[in-house]
Amino acid sequence: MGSSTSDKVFAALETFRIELPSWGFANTGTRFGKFIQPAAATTTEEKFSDAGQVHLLTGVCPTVALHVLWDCPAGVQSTDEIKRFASRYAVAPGSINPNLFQDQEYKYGSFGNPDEAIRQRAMLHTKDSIEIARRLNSRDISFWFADGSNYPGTANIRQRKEWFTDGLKMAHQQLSPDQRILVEYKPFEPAFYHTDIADWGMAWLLSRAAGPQAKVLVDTGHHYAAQNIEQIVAWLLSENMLGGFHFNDRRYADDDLTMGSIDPYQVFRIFHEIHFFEWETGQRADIAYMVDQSHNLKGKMEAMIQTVTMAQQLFAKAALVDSKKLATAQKNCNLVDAESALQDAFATDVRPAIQEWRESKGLPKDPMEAFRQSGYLERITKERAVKNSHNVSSYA
Ligand code: RM4
Ligand code: MN
Ligand code: MN
Repeated sequence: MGSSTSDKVFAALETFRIELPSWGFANTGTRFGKFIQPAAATTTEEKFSDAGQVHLLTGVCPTVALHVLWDCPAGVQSTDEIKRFASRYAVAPGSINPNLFQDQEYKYGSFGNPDEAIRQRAMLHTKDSIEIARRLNSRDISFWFADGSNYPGTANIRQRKEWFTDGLKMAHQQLSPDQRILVEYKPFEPAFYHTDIADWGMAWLLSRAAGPQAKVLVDTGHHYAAQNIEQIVAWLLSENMLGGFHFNDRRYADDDLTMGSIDPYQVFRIFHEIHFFEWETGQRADIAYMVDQSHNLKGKMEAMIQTVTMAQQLFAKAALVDSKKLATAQKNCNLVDAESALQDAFATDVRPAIQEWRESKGLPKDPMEAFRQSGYLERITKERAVKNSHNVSSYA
């Protein structure tokens, strides 16, 4: 290491870890159809294998997020098997995502369903999910609800808010002291008139009501197009309510495109708010960085490697902002200097320093190239092609 740039990049990468989603390795599509990839993972074991491979090449993805319905079909009984996969493929279970949207019963909602029996069923699945997390030593139980309505007047919005508050409070009571609940928000889709947890304010109020171990999860695709996401991040940080991220990029809606592919400066600005918070407070922001992408057209593993590489670059660039200079410029209302502090960091090419860091860790300098040379893709394509030709189900 030589320059202060590479020192800063090294320091930033030392702590930065990013979690991959199991569902990102399986076949998915759009509501119009699906293009099956012969190499896609067809079982939970294959998802672990693929995630393990990405971790092997990048060294920064030690955990994989699981969706209970897709990855733990036998509920808590699935945990022994998952532990075996984790040790076999050297990647640990990460956040546990209850699935409260796919069963037929959830047509009119889960926690917000007017039918008490269905709300109870959702609670049972929630309790199981927390128990699964406990057995797998997973810290975070990450909730995304599809609940909402399509037409004005069809749902009692205030009543549903109460049901959500009760449900999340009950869930919170089940947590071990080291576990957390993450509450994700989304303004639309699948419901198009109202979503029960539509924005960060709603997620925040519900998390606060649930208890101290509940925090907000920001999925970068879950905002209206012009929303200032980094401001939300800054507010949540200052209230100690930011629990984690689901990273992806978008042009229009919840497009789940590769992180940083459309607007890398957006991700940079989010990371900058985190670095700046840490610099000012001297505290580590306790945040779970996760990817929520499922590629339909790109090769799934290449897309994940590309994502991780981009995440490292943007995180490292944001660490280059001269916080002291920025704080002074802000205080003196030197607008151009303040703005330049961000722009100069963003314009810096951090790739050589990242390559040096990888080499210092015994990792391949170029994970994509290493993946292409490894023969892994050819092997799984051969092994899975037949299975995939019959497997047209979604996600799982
Ligand atoms: C949602 C949301 C959730 C993810 C599901 C599959 O849009 O982003 O986090 O679990 O999709
Ligand atoms: Mn998400
Ligand atoms: Mn989403």
